[in-house]
Amino acid sequence: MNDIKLAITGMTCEHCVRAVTKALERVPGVERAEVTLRPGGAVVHGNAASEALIAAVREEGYEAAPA
Ligand SMILES: [Cu+2]
Repeated sequence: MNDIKLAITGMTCEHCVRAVTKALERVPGVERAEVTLRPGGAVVHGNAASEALIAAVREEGYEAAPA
């Protein structure tokens, strides 16, 4: 169990935040994702590879990087 922090760019509203939250929470091993709009980022709780989290965010149309 660990927390992974991501910096996320491209989110402009709460709709984006919800889309990113759902995408992250669909990644196997993720228990919960807390996504913030300003600053754009996420704290992901669970056991997931950061590469899988970043890929999920990109699939949703946003950019992510380890924070
Ligand atoms: Cu939006």
